[in-house]
Amino acid sequence: MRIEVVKSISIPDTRGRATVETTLRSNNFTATASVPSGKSTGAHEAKELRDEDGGVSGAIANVTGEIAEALATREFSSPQEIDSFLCELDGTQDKSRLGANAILSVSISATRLFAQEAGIPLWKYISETYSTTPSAPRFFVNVMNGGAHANFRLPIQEYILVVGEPTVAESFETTEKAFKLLGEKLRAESTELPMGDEGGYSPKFSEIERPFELLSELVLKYPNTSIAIDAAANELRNQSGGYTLIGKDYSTEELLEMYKSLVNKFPFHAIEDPFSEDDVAGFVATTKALGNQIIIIGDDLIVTNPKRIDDAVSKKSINAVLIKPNQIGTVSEAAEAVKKTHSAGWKTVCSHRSGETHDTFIADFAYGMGTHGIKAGGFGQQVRREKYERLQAIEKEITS
Ligand code: 2PG
Ligand code: MG
Repeated sequence: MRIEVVKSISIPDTRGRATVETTLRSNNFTATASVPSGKSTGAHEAKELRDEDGGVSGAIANVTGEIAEALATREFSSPQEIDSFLCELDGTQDKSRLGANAILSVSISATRLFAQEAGIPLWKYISETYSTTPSAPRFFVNVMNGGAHANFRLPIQEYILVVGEPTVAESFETTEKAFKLLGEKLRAESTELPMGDEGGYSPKFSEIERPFELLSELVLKYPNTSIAIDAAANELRNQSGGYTLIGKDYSTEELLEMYKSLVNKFPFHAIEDPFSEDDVAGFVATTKALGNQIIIIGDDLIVTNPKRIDDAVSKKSINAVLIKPNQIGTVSEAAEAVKKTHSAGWKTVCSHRSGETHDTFIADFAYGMGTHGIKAGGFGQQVRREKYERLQAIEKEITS
């Protein structure tokens, strides 16, 4: 297939920050993709290219200039071929020269073009290309937003309701009801209830356990649900090498004790990033203590990087991996990360970023790769709902 860059433009993400949207054309088809952007990022992520003022004109110039020219020199027979071509062209370990945002916008659009050429749905094309068994992911719905996504009104970044009904349609319905009910409960106890960055409620509580009591009430009412958190502990690190939550300092051991008591008291399914990316001992201790009861998910620790997954497997620091295509910068490397995780016998959760766009690629990716879950935010923002809606559309496609 011959690929031509039609255009690349700057569009606003959900926080109003600029991001890249790229459109490619083959002989017969046109495909567009836009890329998200994180706020609580890991130090080892692939680097998005930003102008001094935060814009993305440099990244866009790379797509329409150097990348477009290079793509025009040859034909490609698979998305993997394009991805490795882009990595070579960039020439850095972290995609910092051309920009992971520039590269990913091309990688996703190209995957879409190949799916169109093959005449099959995107999720199916992904599953055939990467030889995986497709399946519907559980919803990891960030119903209460805290941490860096909500000015630390709550200490923990994400209070998640995990919803795993027999069908996507039922998971959607349960999420809708539970999210509404939680809103009613929260309005009954707090005067001010803003929304956080990811479309979840952002109440203010000064007791660590209160949000979990509320989540437990939801779990009691909806039996196919459970609780997860993303502690995003990079953001909780204090100057003395410990962690601070609601003005109280914790050592690694003390924070682990807190997690243990929460998991023993409430119906937990997962904890993501319980410790900061440089506190590997904290991850290892958590997995040892709780890994047979819940999944311990590595996000900032792993940054969707297959090499870092190898390292985690040898250290047994986690037993699940968060998968964010923009942390690594190409679709095929994200797919490799999923496959590596699954062959270690671990679970994957495919994730959006806190700064999102209307692109629903992660829904097709999660379904096609057969990830255990998808984390796409709360139901309070349309951009978040769209990812779950796309999963519903896929399910309909399959059953009709
Ligand atoms: C996370 C993500 C997505 P951000 O930490 O898992 O929820 O947040 O995109 O800000 O890194
Ligand atoms: Mg995270």
